[in-house]
Amino acid sequence: MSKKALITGITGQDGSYLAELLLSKGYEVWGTVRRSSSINTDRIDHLYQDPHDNNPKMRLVYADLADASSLNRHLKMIRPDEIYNLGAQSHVKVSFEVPEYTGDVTGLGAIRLLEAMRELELDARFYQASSSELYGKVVETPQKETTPFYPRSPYAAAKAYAFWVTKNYRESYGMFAVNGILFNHESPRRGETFVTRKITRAVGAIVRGEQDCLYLGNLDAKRDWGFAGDYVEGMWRMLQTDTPDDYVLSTNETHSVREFCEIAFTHADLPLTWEGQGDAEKGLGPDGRTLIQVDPRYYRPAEVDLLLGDSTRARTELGWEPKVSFTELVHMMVEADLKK
Ligand code: NDP
Ligand code: GDR
Repeated sequence: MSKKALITGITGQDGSYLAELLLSKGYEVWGTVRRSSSINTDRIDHLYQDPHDNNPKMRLVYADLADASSLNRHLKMIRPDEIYNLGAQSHVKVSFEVPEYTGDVTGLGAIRLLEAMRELELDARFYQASSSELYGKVVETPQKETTPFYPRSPYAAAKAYAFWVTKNYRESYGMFAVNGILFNHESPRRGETFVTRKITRAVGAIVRGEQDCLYLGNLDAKRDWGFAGDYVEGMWRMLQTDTPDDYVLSTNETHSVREFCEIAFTHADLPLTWEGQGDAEKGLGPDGRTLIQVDPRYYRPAEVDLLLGDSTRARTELGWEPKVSFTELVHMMVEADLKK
């Protein structure tokens, strides 16, 4: 009998890579999707199997993390061995615009799943997609499992709630429930409004003559950016241990948004020169044309200035390590967006 996994957020960046990984390991994969006015399954279309086929290995069900009854019903029907809770309103800036909804889905969604598991006495392993955003206003650098949290957005506060209930259900009820505290991870499938993809899409559009200028917020923010394909492997490993625990996944390197821009534009033969400062800063192309301009509308009410992880524990105990370097990641994303 193959193992069954349920992924919330299967239509997202990580959900699609995780579904590929689990299918390659012989799992039967179930994913929750939301009703939307236009079809939004493009990241998993290549994995789709017609439900009329004999014994399809991947199946989709309608559910919402804000709707406990849908979660209960599907858990009861599927009875998965592993549950990966990747579903979330995952955009930090947007969480300032829709804070209550973000709290409901990104925070309470986790406890809805944990409660459903408890009520059904489901002996499943549970993965919660926790985030380096928990560290927020940095208390210690680099950040590791023991670093105190200081959330800086409604998103991060919701993730803090989900982190603690996951840990609490492990300690209270002996459930195999773990948090992966993942630093930023990107790919050609990254959502278009996260900064990395916004930059690489703009490079493609500028080269094709479809866009003149890229408007960005804080160029000095620093992140520990890895490749999403490497990170889903770490999620899976966290559910294969003998003893449940929480782990940081990171590359242990940090780079600024500015550096990301420099590598991305240079890879498309558009090396940048910076001019001006603060709100007036611009990135000029080789012919002096303005290719990047700061627009304060993209600043956040509270910023997370610096994230740098220390994933020693995951490397030692799980045997996990990222394979794609920062430069390789930027090049991979630019090349994919140049082709589009
Ligand atoms: P995405 O934004 O790409 O995907 C989010 C997924 O959640 C989508 O499938 C989305 O569905 C789904 N979703 C949104 N709202 C709901 C809801 N109400 N009910 C059920 N599902 C919902 O995120 P990523 O793939 O990048 O990230 C996966 C998870 O990991 C998220 O929880 C994120 O917060 C977390 N995380 C991500 C990191 C990163 O760098 N990528 C780092 C650390 C944590 P739809 O397609 O319909 O919108
Ligand atoms: P983040 O990712 O907030 O780290 O959350 P994002 O790419 O949105 O921002 C990274 C940094 O870039 C700065 N920035 C901009 N960001 C966006 N989106 N758009 C801009 O124009 C822009 N200009 C500068 C931001 O201020 C920020 O400092 C991601 C999400 O995937 C979360 O779900 C996840 O938990 C964390 O990563 C780890």
